[in-house]
Amino acid sequence: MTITITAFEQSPDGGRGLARDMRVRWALEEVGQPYKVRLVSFRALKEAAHLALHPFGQIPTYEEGDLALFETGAIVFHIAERHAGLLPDDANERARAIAWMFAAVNTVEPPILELANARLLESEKPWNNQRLPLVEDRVRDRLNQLSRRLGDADWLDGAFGAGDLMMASVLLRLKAPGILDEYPKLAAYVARGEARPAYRRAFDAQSAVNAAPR
Ligand SMILES: N[C@@H](CCC(=O)N[C@@H](CS)C(=O)NCC(=O)O)C(=O)O
Repeated sequence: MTITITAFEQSPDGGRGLARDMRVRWALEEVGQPYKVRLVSFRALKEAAHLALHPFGQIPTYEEGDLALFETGAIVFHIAERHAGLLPDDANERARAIAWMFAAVNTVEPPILELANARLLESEKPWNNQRLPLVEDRVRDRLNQLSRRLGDADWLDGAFGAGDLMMASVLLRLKAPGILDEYPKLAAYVARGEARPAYRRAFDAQSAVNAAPR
């Protein structure tokens, strides 16, 4: 059955891998599933046809036969459940890998998004220079904890899997502001993710959309 995902017609980051269709592309590349991409403009995101697929008017969405999904965590979980390569067979190991997926989107990503908002949307506010250090500290708290847990391991819990795919995707947003480099073990962890051939293929495909002449 054909898999179709949605992605930005023009990504705000210019196709540097931060738009969240990257996670889905990466997962599909890891498990070797071909997919099609439907590009969506910002206007179309908020129109009825797209809202029927995604109640919050965002990308990415995922369609396969009569299944339509939104939320990257749910989409990557679905892909990992259906195809070998991203979740372990052992029940306990599998449960722990799923816990890391939730940790990525529910515990680590929120302060990172708060930081992005504080930097991009609130920089002109008179209170920003007081709030920004607090927000940065909340990110650093999480990174300290995560770095401690990762230690010298390559991946969070055994072999690379869906938990790492989601966690590395979430951490990537911290590369440009420089915070990730304060945590060499996490920076190396993200670099290992980026070095995976499946990641490279996904990145190149997303980047090509934004490089295409209009
Ligand atoms: N929690 C959602 C977040 C999706 C999301 O924020 N998508 C962004 C692009 S990376 C978007 O569509 N932004 C446009 C908007 O919210 O209007 C997920 O993980 O799928």
